[in-house]
Amino acid sequence: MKTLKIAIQKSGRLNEKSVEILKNCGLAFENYKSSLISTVTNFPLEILFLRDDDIPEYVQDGIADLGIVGENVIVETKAEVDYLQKLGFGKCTLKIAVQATSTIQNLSELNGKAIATSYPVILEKFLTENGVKSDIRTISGSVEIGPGLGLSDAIFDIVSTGGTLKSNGLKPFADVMQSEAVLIGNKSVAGNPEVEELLQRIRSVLSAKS
Ligand code: PRT
Ligand code: ZN
Repeated sequence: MKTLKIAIQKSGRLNEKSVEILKNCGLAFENYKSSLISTVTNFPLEILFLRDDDIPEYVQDGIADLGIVGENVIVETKAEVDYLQKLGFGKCTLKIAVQATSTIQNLSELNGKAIATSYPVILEKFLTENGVKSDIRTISGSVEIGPGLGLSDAIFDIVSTGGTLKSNGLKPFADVMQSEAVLIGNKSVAGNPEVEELLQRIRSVLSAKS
């Protein structure tokens, strides 16, 4: 029997819930903070702990058979993977936000404006669909400070409570995408009996919760 590999986030917002759902499936494994790989002792499965950004590609390329990651990261990386199951945690919305004092009303007013983001692929697609051509500035973090410093006219980022926008003098302008953590699979694992078994266990954990 081939040992499957599942990639989950090493540390960050999805780590704890990813570990929890696997434990609730009855999987026994050590969760050492220092190790990058952990062997499940009662199921043919190894757990790889990775940066979330790397997970879709690892699953697409078959380095991992399965993965748990935010939908936003899957779409942004354009990875070709199967969406097996939404997991109900890590929920957020990707939004365009502008300065709280802005009087902007229509998307077309973003034409020619600079928008700072860490998610250029998702933003570009949305703007193109809406016939808007902005200057997308890709930066790796702290996009919220852009408008206040005059670096950008707007931002496109993940929002959950809205607290970060507010404390940076910004307000949401347009919702672009909803996201939550999902279980993804390599295209070749469909129908694999161990994957089906794991999927069934995950689904019963989820339905016991709801
Ligand atoms: O180290 P690694 O690369 O693995 O992690 P990371 O720092 O890239 O990601 P991490 O752990 O911050 O987020 C992982 C995933 O959690 C994201 O890809 C989303 O799918 C999901 N998620 C859910 C969030 C949030 N909620 C969230 N609030 N990701 C980020 N945020 C940030 C957001 O970027 C902004 O800075 O929280 C801030 C906004 O939060 P509020 O509550 O103030 O609105
Ligand atoms: Zn990341």
